[in-house]
Amino acid sequence: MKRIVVLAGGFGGARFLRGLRAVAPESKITVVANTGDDITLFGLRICPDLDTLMYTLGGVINEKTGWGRDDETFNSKAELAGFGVGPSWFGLGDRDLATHLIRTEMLNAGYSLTDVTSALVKRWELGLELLPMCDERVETHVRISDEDGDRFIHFQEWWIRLGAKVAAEQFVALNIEQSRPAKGVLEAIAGADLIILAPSNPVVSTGIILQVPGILTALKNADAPIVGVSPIINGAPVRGMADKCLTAIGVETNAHAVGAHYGARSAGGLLDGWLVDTTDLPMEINGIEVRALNLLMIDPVTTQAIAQEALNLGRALSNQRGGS
Ligand code: FO1
Repeated sequence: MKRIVVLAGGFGGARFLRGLRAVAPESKITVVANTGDDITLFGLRICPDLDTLMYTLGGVINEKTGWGRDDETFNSKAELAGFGVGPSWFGLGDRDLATHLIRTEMLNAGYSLTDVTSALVKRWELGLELLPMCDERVETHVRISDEDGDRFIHFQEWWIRLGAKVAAEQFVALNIEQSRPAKGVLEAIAGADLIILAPSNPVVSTGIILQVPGILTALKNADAPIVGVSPIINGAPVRGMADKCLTAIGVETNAHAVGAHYGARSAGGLLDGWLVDTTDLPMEINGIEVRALNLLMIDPVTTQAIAQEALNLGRALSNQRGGS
């Protein structure tokens, strides 16, 4: 597999990519990252999934939280709160702040998010290409109804301040109709030997990337086989609150339902292959080749085994299709 394209969100996608990079060192890996989580706070543009991918692949992620920097401090956050300047619910780290300051300065100077991202990653040599799904500002907002009435709030507020404890009625990716795939995204998909949907949130991560006009069509028309890795194990999300998101779109929280939600390529959907956890066997989804292994990414060895199995499945699907 010379050229691999991976659609990814934050935590799960980043861990998976660390494993893929280790087992496919000769491959050119292009990551198409979700930017629907992005938010502007204190005048700074914050891109959680791009940053989680950059920090994880750069070896400087906070392993405990899965987001933000290692050896982090929160003095600036405390000072902002001291001035009574909110929001206080967002964990703005001092090291992380440098990333937001540079990104905001470059965006204000007219650089695209793609250019900003490629400038920032130079510090760590990630060993793969990290692209935002688009350069336009897209933000996922969540419709909720609580004592303050029926309204939309930013995904980050729902995710962090509310802990996703208030039911999400609907997710809307603001401005996504005006977005276009970032430079290099469509070319990477068209030229790929294998395309992987990382084990990210199918609704607010992968699901948002698929809404960027042009990306879904490019995937369906791609020569490469498309293999998905289930983010749901034994009826529960590994981390995060994917179950709360899946409920909002009427999809059951299990590997079969998510696989069927993405759909079989041969039936107009996305997947040729679907990697699930052994606890989710037996599983049959029409038109999709299902394989099972331990999907819990508890350590690098396990994660590399998952990535290797995605490669193996991709190769098997290629051979079936007489591909490269
Ligand atoms: N997640 C939290 O649960 N609490 C936080 O305070 C928090 C801060 C934060 C700061 C920067 C960043 O890049 C990510 C951050 N996240 C935090 C994670 C973030 O909300 C989620 O990782 C994604 O947006 C959902 O995948």
